[in-house]
Amino acid sequence: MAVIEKKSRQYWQELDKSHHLHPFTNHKELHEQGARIITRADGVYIYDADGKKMLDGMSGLWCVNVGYGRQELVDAATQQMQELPYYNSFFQCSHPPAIELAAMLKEVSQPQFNRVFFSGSGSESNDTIVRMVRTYWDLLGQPERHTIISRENAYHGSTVAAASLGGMKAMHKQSGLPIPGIVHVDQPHWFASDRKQSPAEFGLEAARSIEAKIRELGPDKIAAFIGEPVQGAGGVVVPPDSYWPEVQRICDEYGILLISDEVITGFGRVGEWFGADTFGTRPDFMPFAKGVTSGYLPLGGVLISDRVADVLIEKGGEFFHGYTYSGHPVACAVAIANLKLIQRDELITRVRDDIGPYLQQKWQALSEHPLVGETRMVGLMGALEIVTDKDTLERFDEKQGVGTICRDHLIANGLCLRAVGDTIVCAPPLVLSHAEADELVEITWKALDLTQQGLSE
Ligand code: PXG
Repeated sequence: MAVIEKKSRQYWQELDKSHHLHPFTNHKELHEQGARIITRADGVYIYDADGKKMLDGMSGLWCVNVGYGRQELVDAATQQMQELPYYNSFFQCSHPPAIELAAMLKEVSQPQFNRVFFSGSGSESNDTIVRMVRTYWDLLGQPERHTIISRENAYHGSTVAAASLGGMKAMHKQSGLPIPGIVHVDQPHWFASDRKQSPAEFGLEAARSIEAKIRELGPDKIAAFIGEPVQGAGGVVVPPDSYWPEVQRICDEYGILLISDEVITGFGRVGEWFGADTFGTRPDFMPFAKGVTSGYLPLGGVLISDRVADVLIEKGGEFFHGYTYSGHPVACAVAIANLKLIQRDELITRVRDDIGPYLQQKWQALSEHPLVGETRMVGLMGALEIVTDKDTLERFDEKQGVGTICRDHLIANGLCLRAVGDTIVCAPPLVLSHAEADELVEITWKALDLTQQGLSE
């Protein structure tokens, strides 16, 4: 008998309402509407409890990079569960899946990375980094170097430290965040600016807000800078080309550690193994999660450069930090199978040279729609901005909820994308075919038409 029996949508919705509190959800609204119950998936498609088929243009939550239904990953989990379903990596223990995955991650990352610390999620990875960064400077005899600079509208996770690193004001308001020693500077979001400067000038200025903050607080107080190569949850903010080289210059000049948060951009999403490769930075830390297992099991971690790891190992003694599931053997086995699959199917070059440019071109054509003020996409990570006036790029009143209306039309027409305000974001699996890319763009155009019709009624 199946572990989960087949039941109706109504059955699941009622039970869900009674017992399940969801993340990032207004429960009153959810209870009025009932949750969308997703019951199975295959390739790039998900199916709900009514049997409705939808193209998953978000790869779950930016994570199912290799698509659904990959037997290799199922086999890896099954075999590892039979062999060793759990053991820990505390107290001088280790096991082959964690060791082999650590070595594989070294192979696919920049040469300064030789070591990995495992966690269970992106949030935990960023909590680990806050502690490691501060410990590093303590060990170097500079304990006053504790402040980490992040950016407005960044997303680095939901635990107390990770949410503090993030720049989401609504999150900070709910629980007295950020914790001390975390400050925020401008995000490189040209479209959201007054657009009086060219993107290149704007990108430089956004980077220089980091330098201004360093000078304001004193360079001897600043431990690190953290940024997502492309801000994901904030609305797929692709920085101008001028931005990251200037950030690297600033970090180098002041000796500040650079943290490239690769939780979304890692594992092929932006056409290279990591966003740092796409944008040409040389980070000291890379937190990762999501795509490392394509979301089949929870796993996160931090790639740590020799600059930091050597100090922690040589001078650090015991680092009092770790998670029960750090390097969980089944999750690591699935990650190994996932990375092998990415390599075998050459998914990264596919994103860079084939499906990436193909979808980017089609996505860009959506900018001809009367409601669209801008489109952007790097690799398979894109956004479009809904505006009321194409010439002035004026936004709709927030209260109209036009982005959500459009998102609902998208879903009704069989395409799952996400609305961040009036920004529609898109991050399909890296295995998306050309025909599926055509379908994604056709449904998006149709949903924009339906949104526009609704507005003029
Ligand atoms: N860093 C980045 C850049 C992320 O995008 C995290 C860290 C935290 O990862 P965990 O595994 O702890 O969730 C994330 C997560 C959204 C959305 O709606 C985005 C994320 C998570 C949930 C929702 O865009 N990103």
